Amino acid sequence: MQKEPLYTIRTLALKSGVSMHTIRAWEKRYQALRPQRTPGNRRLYTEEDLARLQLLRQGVADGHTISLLAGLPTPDLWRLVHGRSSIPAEAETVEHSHAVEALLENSWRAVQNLDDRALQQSLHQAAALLSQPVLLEQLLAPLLQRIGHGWSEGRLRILHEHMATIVIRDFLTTLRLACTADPEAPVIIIATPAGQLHEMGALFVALTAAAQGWQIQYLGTSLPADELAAAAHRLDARIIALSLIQPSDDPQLPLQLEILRNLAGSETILIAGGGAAALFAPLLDRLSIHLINGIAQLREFLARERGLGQQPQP
Ligand code: B12
Repeated sequence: MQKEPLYTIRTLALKSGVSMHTIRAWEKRYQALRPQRTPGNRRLYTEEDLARLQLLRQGVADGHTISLLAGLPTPDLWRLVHGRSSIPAEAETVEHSHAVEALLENSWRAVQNLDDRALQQSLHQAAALLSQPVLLEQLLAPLLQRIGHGWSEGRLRILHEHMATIVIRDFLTTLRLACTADPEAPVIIIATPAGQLHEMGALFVALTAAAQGWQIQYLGTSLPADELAAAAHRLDARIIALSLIQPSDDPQLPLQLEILRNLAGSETILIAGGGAAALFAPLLDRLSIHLINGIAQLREFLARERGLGQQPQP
């Protein structure tokens, strides 16, 4: 591979599809690349730097945090992005599922014991060990489901659910705020519609988008459609994302979505997901609101919109 420096930061940005601002931020904060410098202190990059940056971009699009990726040597980064590890796949899967199981058990015990400190510790340990998709979908979602079952079977009280919800909300917010937003990235607004109080799905969406460098405007639960549309205009938002959970036959929702579609303007992309979203599929379709099936599909959708999922044009 060519080792002589070839590219200025502008060319590197054009070739990789990662903005100059993001490249500088990844270098400054995480030492993700170490370019050479001209006597005039301008950055110069090699073909290897370009290859590494493309892997970093793909890793972020897949849901890994840049702080994790930036610390990996390029061969390890390549294996991670291409789904191959130096550990034999079988051993890795077993080891990995044991770690997730142990962390889930620890977190569950902490909820049962009403021990918020232990729950926090367990979650922070999980954040250090697991990729963000695994953390969300294999640890937090099952933990919350278990809490729901425990509650409906009378083994847990509402106070256990509230303690856990508060710790998890703070934890997800901390992770989200630790992500570096690219000032050149588009804005995404995230909320639940009027009357809908389940917040975790919306927080999952916010963290998923933040990990890709989106500028996040997180507006929480139960937001009337006209407020959402006003936020979109004020912030010139590219996307409004809604989490639809309960009630599954929400009588307010059709009108709220009509209002949102009318007020938000045709340039704003509307997306919806969550347990109740599929039940409104015909309405969503009529209003040109994209129905997104789950967080993995969301990650792909956002990466495409951000230009992270595709190779840039030569
Ligand atoms: C915690 C909780 C609450 C808390 C919420 C606190 C908070 N701040 O969020 C409180 C106490 C407020 C609550 C209230 C109620 N709840 Co509740 N609650 C739960 C519980 C235990 C966990 C929910 C949760 O956080 N799940 C984890 C998250 C991550 O899952 P999720 O929201 O489904 O999101 C996933 C996907 O749907 C998707 N997703 C979500 N949003 C989006 C958006 C996009 C764009 C995309 C792509 C994907 C996506 O990604 C997530 C990860 O896979 C569930 C039990 C369970 N099994 O889920 C019940 C549950 C959801 N609640 C239920 C009910 C019935 C209620 C109440 C009506 C109870 C009552 N009688 O008052 C009220 C309704 C409140 C309202 N108006 O909205 C039912 C819903 C049944 C149904 N299908 O309609 C459940 C399933 C419990 C049950 N088995 O009966 N609840």
